[in-house]
Amino acid sequence: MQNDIRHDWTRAEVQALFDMPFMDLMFQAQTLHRRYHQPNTVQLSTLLSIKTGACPEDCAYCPQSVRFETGLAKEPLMEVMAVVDAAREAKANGATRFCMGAAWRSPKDKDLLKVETMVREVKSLGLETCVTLGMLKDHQAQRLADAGLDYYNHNLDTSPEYYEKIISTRTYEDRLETLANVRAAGVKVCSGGIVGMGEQTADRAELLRQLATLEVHPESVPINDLVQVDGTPLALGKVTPIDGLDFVRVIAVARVMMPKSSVRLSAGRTQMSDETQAMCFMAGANSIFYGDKLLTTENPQNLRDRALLAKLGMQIEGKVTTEVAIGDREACHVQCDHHHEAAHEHATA
Ligand code: SAM
Ligand code: DTB
Ligand code: SF4
Repeated sequence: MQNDIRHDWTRAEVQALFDMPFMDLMFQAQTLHRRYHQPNTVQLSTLLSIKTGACPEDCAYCPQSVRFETGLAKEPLMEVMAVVDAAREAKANGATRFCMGAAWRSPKDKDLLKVETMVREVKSLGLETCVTLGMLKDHQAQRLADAGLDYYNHNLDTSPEYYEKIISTRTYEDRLETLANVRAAGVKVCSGGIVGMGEQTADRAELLRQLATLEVHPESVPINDLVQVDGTPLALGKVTPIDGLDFVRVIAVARVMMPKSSVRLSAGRTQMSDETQAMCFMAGANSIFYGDKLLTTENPQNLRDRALLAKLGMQIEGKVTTEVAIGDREACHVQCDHHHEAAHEHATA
């Protein structure tokens, strides 16, 4: 429906969504979710840190900042073949997107050469590609687009007001400028944030309002629950973690405000119960990071995730086509068309 996709949300409207009775909010989110997405399907993305640690930025949540003693071993930019091997393994495990992250403030033009090759090679395996490399200039975004990059991840992280308490080495405007450069280059935008950093509900509301008032909604919206890493200013005991139901609310409000976008239940799942994750899927999350590691911290083991998805009767996006044997192509087409029609019905209902 035309009015579902809005770009003119006011602060009061978003706050009102957060203030709704939980069940009403969940119903609204699930209704919109079913209108635009397959309700029992989840997309799997696998992360790889291609350049680790020694980052000059001071993001208070991040184990990779050079300013904090987190005991993390730093690693230079990986070789292309090692990245391709990891991507092949991710694909074998069921991932459809491979996300490569580098602990940079912004990439140097010469670093991009290697990243462009990584993108081309990973794409040639039949995987979607995503990279997150920090701030990008317009010509750099264009180079990545020319290499065939599908998504660029660059999170707004929190509200502009709270941002200043979390990061001092760059501005919110810098972040928005990179998102504009990525969009202008024709690469799909992956942008979300982190909750559980001691922010107020108003900050969560404003983060989502910033994302939903962009000219085009990000195609992918990762919602991270802070992983509290020893040695960072937001380590255990420094801030109160977000309540599970409040986290579910953030997912639900994101779904309501950006109905067509993919909403990813991102970092922080290791410490989440199956029940909280199930509520997140009900609230409209339709993507997760899959694989034993995020960038540098733990993620649930594949076995635990497989068991959870099986318990919920959830399908893995893209699995039908990857599992079909060559002789079964015909059957696959029938099934894929069926899926396509179902999605179309939802979109036009
Ligand atoms: N350096 C680039 C940048 O900051 O844009 C790319 C890599 S950075 C590690 C990617 C994202 O990871 C950050 O924007 C942040 O949202 C998320 N992140 C980092 N540390 C986190 C943590 N401890 N818990 C949850 N999310 C985290
Ligand atoms: C995103 O929003 N979350 C991912 C990905 N985009 C790059 C990163 C999570 C990082 C969690 C901390 C770590 O493992 O270093
Ligand atoms: Fe560096 Fe990115 Fe970590 Fe900030 S979030 S310290 S920019 S790696």
